[in-house]
Amino acid sequence: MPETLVKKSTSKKKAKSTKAKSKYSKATYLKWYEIMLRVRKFEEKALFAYSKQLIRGFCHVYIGQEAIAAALTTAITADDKLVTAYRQHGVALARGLDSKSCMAELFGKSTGCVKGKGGSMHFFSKEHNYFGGNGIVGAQIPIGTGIALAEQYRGTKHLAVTMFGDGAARQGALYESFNMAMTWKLPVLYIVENNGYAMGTSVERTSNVHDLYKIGSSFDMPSEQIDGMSPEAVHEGIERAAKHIRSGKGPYFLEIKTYRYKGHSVSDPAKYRSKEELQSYLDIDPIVITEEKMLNDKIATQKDIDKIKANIKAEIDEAFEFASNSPFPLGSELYDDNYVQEDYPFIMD
Ligand SMILES: Cc1ncc(C[n+]2csc(CCOP(=O)(O)OP(=O)(O)O)c2C)c(N)n1
Ligand SMILES: [Mg+2]
Repeated sequence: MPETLVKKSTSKKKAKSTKAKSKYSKATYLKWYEIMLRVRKFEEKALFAYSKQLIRGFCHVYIGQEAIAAALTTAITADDKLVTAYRQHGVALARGLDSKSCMAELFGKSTGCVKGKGGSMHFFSKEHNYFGGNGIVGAQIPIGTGIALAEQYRGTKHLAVTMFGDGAARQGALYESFNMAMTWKLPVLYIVENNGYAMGTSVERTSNVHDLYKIGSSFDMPSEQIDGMSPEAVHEGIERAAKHIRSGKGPYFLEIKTYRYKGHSVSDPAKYRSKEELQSYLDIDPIVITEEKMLNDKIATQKDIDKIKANIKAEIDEAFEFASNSPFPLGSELYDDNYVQEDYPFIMD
């Protein structure tokens, strides 16, 4: 395991070891495995489609970070709200958006989750409490804080999970949001997915503080660093944070250390990092490790695993066919669904 993945915390509660005999059920492991495989296979197909020019524009894949998406499905509830950055396909799938509507959205088709007008960075689903995909680095941090304020105002117990990358941690909006959220004890879980790089720029080159969870200390916000290559560790971290927030004590900050195996976007050859560094993360790939663990610890059988693999392959092939065969949106629909207010006055021809 790379040294960078060591757990650290400013929280008084101690992180429990994940090395002990598993306390998770077969169903939980199979669920994590299925989500991680869905995300990986979905994005491998998307990269293939991109190479065939079936997908245009930007495409930032999540490959390597799947353990975070998987653990989100078990550590928060469907009623919790979630907003994230543009590297979002995996998180959206984990929230329950279906692979057909996500693939169609990548293809810019009218059957996509936002009718083909959002593309890779702008999935959205009210039904899934999924507030998207944001292309402006860090823009979702105040948005998530505002969602938390709405939840507090309504008196719910729901969290506003607000995810962003290490690059976004440099934005002034983060500091304003953290301050406001702590002052008003808003029910927000901030998660920085620290994959080590913002485009080609490493955390070490942009910050004197390399352990990003320490940013929370300035606000007395409980903060922890979590191993993002392990669904168990991510689940436990989010669960701890969620318990704290739901008890009314206000925000929590998790730095989840992870890695993206591919470049920043499809056009990035990733020459700013060494092969050895990439290999050190491939060696702890969460899909491979989870599969091995399930077999070694007799949590699941090879038959269970093969079944999931076959189902996911069929699902992703179907999503690809669905996206390929769907129509593009009509030009006449350009101004539909853009604003909630029907007579929004600033639309011009
Ligand atoms: C406000 C703003 N500045 C710059 C950009 C250009 N940009 C797009 S992605 C990116 C890097 C962000 O990295 P990080 O937050 O670590 O997310 P990751 O890509 O690693 O998931 C930058 C600088 C942008 N989209 N928005
Ligand atoms: Mg990053």
